[in-house]
Amino acid sequence: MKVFEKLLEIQKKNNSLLCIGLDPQLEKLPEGIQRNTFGILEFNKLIIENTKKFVCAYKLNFAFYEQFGSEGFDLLEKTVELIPNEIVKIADGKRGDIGSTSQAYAKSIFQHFGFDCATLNPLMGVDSLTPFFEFDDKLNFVLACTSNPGASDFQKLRIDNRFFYELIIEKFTDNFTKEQLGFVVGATNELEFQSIREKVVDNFLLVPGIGTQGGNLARILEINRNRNIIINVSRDIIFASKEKNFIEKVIEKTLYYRNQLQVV
Ligand code: OMP
Repeated sequence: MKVFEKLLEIQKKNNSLLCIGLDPQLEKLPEGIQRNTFGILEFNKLIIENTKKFVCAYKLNFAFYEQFGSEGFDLLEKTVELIPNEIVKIADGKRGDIGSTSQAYAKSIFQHFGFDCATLNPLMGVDSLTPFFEFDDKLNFVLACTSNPGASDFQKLRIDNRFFYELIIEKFTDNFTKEQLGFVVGATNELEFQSIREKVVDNFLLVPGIGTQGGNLARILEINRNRNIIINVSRDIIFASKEKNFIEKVIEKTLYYRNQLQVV
């Protein structure tokens, strides 16, 4: 089954458009959890076990794993194994390089780690990302308009009367199908989200920036009008509490978001 279909299926089954970002930080781990990679594995396990019925995906940002070197890679492998097969696994590495290098990145993400989706950086052009799309049952998310202030440095510049992010979207939608291609659009960019959603009607949009970064979820959902979407929340859910009973707060926060993110 294509990941595109798997995603639609799990969104329907769990009645949820919510993706939890498993982005662990040692200093933010709750009481009773060891401050090392063994502790993080226990932390991730508790989060997955207690939220898996309320999400459609988990997104693992590689930075939070790579910082621990070989132990971090081990942690990444073990965390991926804890995620049930029916739930979509997103590798957030924002990859993109010359073809042969991207091919190795794609093999790592899809073959070695067994992810369903990858986040990709389009700066080096279409050919730099083609190796990821050669895994044609997978779904790749190309950065279009990111949630950080620096999105204005390049992505929101105008070239030939169009925004740079619009050029990215056109170029990639010309080359790849909606089943293979989604875009990352930060929730902090309401205007851009609106213009992108009007152009990209059927592709999935992966939307981070809700919670700690202050994006307005109700507004994004209103603009979205029930089109294909995944809403990611990382810190606001996983670090909901530092207390020993933190998992209760994690569940509470997950349900708070999931209640706004039901499939209609
Ligand atoms: P929180 O702000 O804690 O919810 O985390 C957001 C997650 O989404 C982090 O893993 C970011 O690296 C990632 N992200 C953004 O915050 N902004 C973007 O524009 C793109 C991403 C991403 O590609 O996921």
